[in-house]
Amino acid sequence: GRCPDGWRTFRCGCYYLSDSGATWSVSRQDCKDRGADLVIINSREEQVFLNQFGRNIYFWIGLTDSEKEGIWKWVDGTTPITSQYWREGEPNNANGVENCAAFNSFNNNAEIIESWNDQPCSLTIYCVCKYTLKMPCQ
Ligand code: 2F8
Ligand code: CA
Repeated sequence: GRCPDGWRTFRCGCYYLSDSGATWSVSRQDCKDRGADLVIINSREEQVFLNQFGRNIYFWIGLTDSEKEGIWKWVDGTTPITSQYWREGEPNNANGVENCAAFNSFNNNAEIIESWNDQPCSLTIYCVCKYTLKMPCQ
């Protein structure tokens, strides 16, 4: 299989960058309606791939600590996470209201791949959806 028009391909994954902003939950539902879910980042290579999506744009990823403060879980329920790419000083739960993780690209400094920040889930920003192709995919 291959990824549809409008989706980007990395290994066996298909990735969709939304063209409008929405809260974390609305974004997640939008991904589900597209047969996907908010992106789960499984490797450094995937983190670097996502870093190329844009210059200084925020988008939701499938990571939240809404269930229990400080316990970050991917949308597939997995925890602890194997790879984490928080920006320096993050996650900081600023004002006690930041339970959803966003990705901020740093194309202006490719050496810094740490890009995650926890933000209020009610913030309206872009999102990246992902689904995995069935093998054979390449
Ligand atoms: O300095 C990092 C800090 O910046 C902002 O707060 C001032 C972000 N807030 C929002 O995005 C709403 C914090 O998440 C971030 O930690
Ligand atoms: Ca934060």
